Amino acid sequence: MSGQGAPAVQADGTGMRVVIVAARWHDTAMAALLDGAQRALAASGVTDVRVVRVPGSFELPVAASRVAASGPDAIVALGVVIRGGTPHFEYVCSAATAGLTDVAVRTGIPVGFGVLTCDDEEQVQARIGLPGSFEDKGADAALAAIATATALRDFP
Ligand code: DLZ
Repeated sequence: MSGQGAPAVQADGTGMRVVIVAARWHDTAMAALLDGAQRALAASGVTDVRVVRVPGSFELPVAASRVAASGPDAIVALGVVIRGGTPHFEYVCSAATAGLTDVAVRTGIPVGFGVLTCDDEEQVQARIGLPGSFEDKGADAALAAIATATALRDFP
């Protein structure tokens, strides 16, 4: 995983079924996040991966909730929210964060949190795993989800 203080996480996702729920706002950055998550899952041995696209990050919780009902081993939620000139940013970020947390806690299915909440495009570029980025939040969210699923395997 990337970022100061981040643990070195390795997880064996062999045999796991993982669903990525991904927003569409900021499509170039989203493509990079999605690519990072998919590469991390493949490198961890996950071969059963489905991707569900929704319009914005506000829609991620309802998508994760419906996906969770199908019983995947883990869910990875990806979005990019950039601060604008109104309080809308705070509402979208808190709805996505609280909603995704609720899905994970209510269902017991790990949800990797790969929603970037950034002040500007520069902060986004630094976190999407492209050349020049210092973090790859798509990969990090995918690894966190399957590492948590692995840690909880003995507690079905
Ligand atoms: C409306 C909106 C705005 C202004 N900004 C973003 C953003 O930066 N990132 C994102 O994922 N979604 C944004 N949205 C869309 C909302 O998430 C949502 O799709 C709409 O409010 C419709 O429910």
